[in-house]
Amino acid sequence: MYERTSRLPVPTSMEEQVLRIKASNGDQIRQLQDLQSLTHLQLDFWTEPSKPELPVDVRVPFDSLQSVKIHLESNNIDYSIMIADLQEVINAEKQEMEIDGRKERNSGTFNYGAYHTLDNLYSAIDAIVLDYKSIVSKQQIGLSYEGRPLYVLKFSTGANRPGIWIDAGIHSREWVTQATALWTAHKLAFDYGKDASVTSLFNSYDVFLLAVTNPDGYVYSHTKDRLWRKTRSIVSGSRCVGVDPNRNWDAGFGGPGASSDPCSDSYYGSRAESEVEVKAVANFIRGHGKIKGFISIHSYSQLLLFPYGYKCTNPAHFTELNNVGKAAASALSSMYGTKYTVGTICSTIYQASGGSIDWTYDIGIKYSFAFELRDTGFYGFMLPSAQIVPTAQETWLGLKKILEHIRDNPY
Ligand code: INF
Ligand code: ZN
Repeated sequence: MYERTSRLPVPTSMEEQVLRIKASNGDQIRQLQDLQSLTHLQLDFWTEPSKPELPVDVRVPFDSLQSVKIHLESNNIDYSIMIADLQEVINAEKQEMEIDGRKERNSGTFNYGAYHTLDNLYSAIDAIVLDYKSIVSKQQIGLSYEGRPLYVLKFSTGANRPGIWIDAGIHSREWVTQATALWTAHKLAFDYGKDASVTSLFNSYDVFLLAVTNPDGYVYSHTKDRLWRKTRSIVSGSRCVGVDPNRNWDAGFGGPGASSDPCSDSYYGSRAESEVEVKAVANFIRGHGKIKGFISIHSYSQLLLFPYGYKCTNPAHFTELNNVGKAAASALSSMYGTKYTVGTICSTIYQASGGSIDWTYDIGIKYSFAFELRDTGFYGFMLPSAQIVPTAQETWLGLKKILEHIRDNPY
């Protein structure tokens, strides 16, 4: 008989954990919201406490682990450990990137199934322009707070066309979104002239793709804090840095579902469009004047959202947007069975003011959507690179449905 040794889980290091908390009623949701207000605990809510049916994923620093777990257990709030040692997962991801990077330098080809540094992403953008220069060009629409260029890829086969906007990485830690944007850029260019639907799209619309909307935050998530979400702008009078770029748009600005606290991850900033990255995109949209679709790509939770977030009333075009969303979600799901929920921001998750797609919808861009890519909270923001291409492939089927609807319903 072998000797059974009962080994208690001895904490290996000062490990930071991500807890998946399942509130069973509104009261427990409120208790989680109270927990969120205890800033000394330094909790990082990966998903916000909003409805009992939506799990709340929280990154808890080692020093707060004990008290948070005791608080949850003494209030009978169910939780499980989603990531037992976050630093270990971060280190593994970093190592994989180093290996992928070496393979790439040897092979000389860009690996769409790997996470990349900002410089590598910008090189890949240049390579796509070079390989498909008859249809793709690169334009700089501005500079980030720290002076990094904001590069938009323009897909166009004719002059004076209406356009469709797609952006990714407005929240820097959502690494699968910038990766998906690069894959999608290649797909758009590659399929032109091969796929009848894409070719017909480009015969009537331009597409503008901003793969890295928040480059300062992206670099910071590579070098200092993997889970950085906001911009890196200095806030006068505060030791905290950055503004949530998805609360900084002139749509219900400063309203419910955004924070006035510069230390909050949903801090709305000193004024609408205070962030140069937001200003640059808003100026591009206003300047172009004929943008007919605006799609912003986030992760995670597998949602396809449309306005409004700053208020909980349905948009005028609810029925059409909901139908397009449902069609897109089922096309997406047809590939690997990935399930998406479709609905308005407010009814699907929570009230959030100052969001980009609310602003674009209110200035008349009817087809305004936000994707929340994989997963639903097994890995969360730490989605393994092996899932990048499958995520991009299935997302493309959903995107394509929306692009086709816009093509076939000019307004
Ligand atoms: N999305 C949420 C956010 O807090 C919800 C959202 C999406 C609000 C789109 C408004 C518009 O911004 C994410 N996902 O952050 O990463
Ligand atoms: Zn986001």
